[in-house]
Amino acid sequence: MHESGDRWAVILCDVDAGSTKGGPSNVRDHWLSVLAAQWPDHPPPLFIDRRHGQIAARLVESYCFAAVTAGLTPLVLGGDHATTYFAYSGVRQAVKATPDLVHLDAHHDAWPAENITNYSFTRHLRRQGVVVDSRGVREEWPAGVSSRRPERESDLVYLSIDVDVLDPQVLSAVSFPVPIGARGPSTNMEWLDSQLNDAVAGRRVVAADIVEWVPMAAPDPGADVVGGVLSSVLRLPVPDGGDVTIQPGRSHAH
Ligand SMILES: [Mn+2]
Repeated sequence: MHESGDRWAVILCDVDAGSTKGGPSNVRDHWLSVLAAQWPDHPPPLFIDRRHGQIAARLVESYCFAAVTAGLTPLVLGGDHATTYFAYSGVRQAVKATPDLVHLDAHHDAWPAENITNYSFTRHLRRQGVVVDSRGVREEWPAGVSSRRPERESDLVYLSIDVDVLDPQVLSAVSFPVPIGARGPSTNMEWLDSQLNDAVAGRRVVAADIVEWVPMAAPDPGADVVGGVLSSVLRLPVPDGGDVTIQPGRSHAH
């Protein structure tokens, strides 16, 4: 049971998860088990799966737009990291503002690519003026992209968690694990918790996602760990006043 449970609209997304491209997968079933274990009274999820093909991304965008407009906070579970681009886009349109993106990931996802992919989506968002605060990155940055943490610009924040940000010794069921180097930091659950709490301090969470879990990529799917990540998000404090959503702009003209 989570006090803030009724603020969320849950979208369960099995669109890629970075591994097998064709055919059904069991990501959805793994996520349903995690939900049942961590959040028994969770709201009914909307399902989007890979068989929706090219419209899957637009469904994510539309649903996030609709959820925010209805006064809810989208919580996107599953999918690869390109999913975040479309979820963010729907949220941004609904709040009529440009929330900062706090991006927890072993990868910067800022590689140059014309298409929006799981390895280029932050580059596309940066180009559109979004403040992308990437934390936990353990790969070299491409030329021309600053690795420096940006200043906050918005009191609205979108949280995106690529579960590969965790130390592979904590969770190995991901497509592209990156070991913790000699320089650290050790990205364990305590680290994740403190990053999330720092990210939300003094501002409103407009949406969150947990992406890139590939349960079949390792002998141990790591459902307990992913459940812990979900629980950390659900535990995040709701700002004073409890109203975490943004009223859509209303015209007073008649
Ligand atoms: Mn990523």
